[in-house]
Amino acid sequence: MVSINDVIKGDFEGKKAQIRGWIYRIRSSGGIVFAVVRDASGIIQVTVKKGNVVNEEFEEASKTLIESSVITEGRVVKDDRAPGGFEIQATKFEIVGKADVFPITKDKSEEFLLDNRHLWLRSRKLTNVMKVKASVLKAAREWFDKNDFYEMTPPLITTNACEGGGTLFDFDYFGREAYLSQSAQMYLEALIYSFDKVWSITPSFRAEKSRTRRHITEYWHLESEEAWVDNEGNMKTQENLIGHICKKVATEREEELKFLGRDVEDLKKIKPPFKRMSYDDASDLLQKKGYDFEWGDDLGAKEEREMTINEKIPLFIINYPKEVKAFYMKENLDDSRTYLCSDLLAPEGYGEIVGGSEREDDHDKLLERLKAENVDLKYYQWYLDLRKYGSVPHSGFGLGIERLVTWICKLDHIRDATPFPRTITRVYP
Ligand code: NSS
Repeated sequence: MVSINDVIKGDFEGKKAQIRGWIYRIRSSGGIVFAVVRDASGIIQVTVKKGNVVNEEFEEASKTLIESSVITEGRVVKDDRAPGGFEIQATKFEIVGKADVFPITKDKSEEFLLDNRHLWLRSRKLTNVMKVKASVLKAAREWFDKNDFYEMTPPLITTNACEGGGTLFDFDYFGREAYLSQSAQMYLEALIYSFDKVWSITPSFRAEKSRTRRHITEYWHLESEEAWVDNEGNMKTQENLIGHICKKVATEREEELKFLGRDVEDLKKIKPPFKRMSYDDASDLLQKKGYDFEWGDDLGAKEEREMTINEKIPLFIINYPKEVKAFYMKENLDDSRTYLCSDLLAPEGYGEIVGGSEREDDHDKLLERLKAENVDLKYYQWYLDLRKYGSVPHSGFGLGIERLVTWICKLDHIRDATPFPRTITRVYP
């Protein structure tokens, strides 16, 4: 048994090969059935000729519908008309799982495809996206390993709101209120005291009440936290990590990216250093361009798009006003209206993919902020403790994996960057 890709590579020309997979296309003409079979590695044409296989197998093959699973064996011959340049002339064609009429045909609505996501995942588009995503995850892990970060496993059930109460999923935890994690950040902060540099990849949950192209309610969150590192060092970590991911994905997934419309040369250009622009300058620029934008406003999708639509590499916007960012960030001593923080915007208008900052390491300042947030302080005692026992300058960030994949794969909507998207209106299948 070999993979289809091995056959397409030409290793089996003139020899016998056995493959297994699912029927992608099938038609018969006279005494021949032409089936295109796919497996995880690729597609190949199989010709089933009457007389070359046992009669029952030929009869079955002529009646078989797409998406049936099959084991087939035969001689591999070169054929320039076949997809991939080779075909298998079957001497065995065994249907393992007969398929009913496949419900997905051309021109189905987006809603129908989402209702049938479990089947639509077999499409070449989604298969290619998920392969790119797997390579993104592999590259990220590889980078953290090479750079001496420890991987951590923070909890997903918590009593802390890290990113504000507005998007928390709450639930009854044996009679107490608990939340699904919005971010591992606070727990990663606790871990730097013994590991210096940590990272994690976990699901994060956000009860996003609006429908947008870049929000899902459950996403994969890659987060990192480093002791002894300031906001500038934090940005360096981000650009080095993302540079590595882009380089790796460009070499490992060239074909998939091409199918999705992404030229790998674009990704090869994603090298550090990325551009940096202050929020002040971004605010002036947006005003000059006629946007209804005042200093102190947050950048929304529209503004982020404007900032990056003509960019080829990611752009950091740094030092946002305090009122639009979270309580845990460190004050910018050069301009106390702002924090030492950064958002990383993907090029070509895709917008924010990472949020990061230096963290407030002063106990009393952090306490003030928490009081202003109106949270129940008893749940933040442990977090304040971290500033009482050997507080240390530190920084970290969170990268939304699906946001990164949306940009890399040039997707219109973030839901296609995850196999079973969760949105305000969808939890099935
Ligand atoms: O809210 S963030 O901007 N920042 C944090 O959660 C920090 N506590 C992370 C940290 O410093 N450890 O979210 C970080 C990223 C953001 O840039 C997006 O890329 C992604 O998480 N994100 C999302 N992706 C998909 N869907 C939704 N709803 C979403 N919200 C954030």
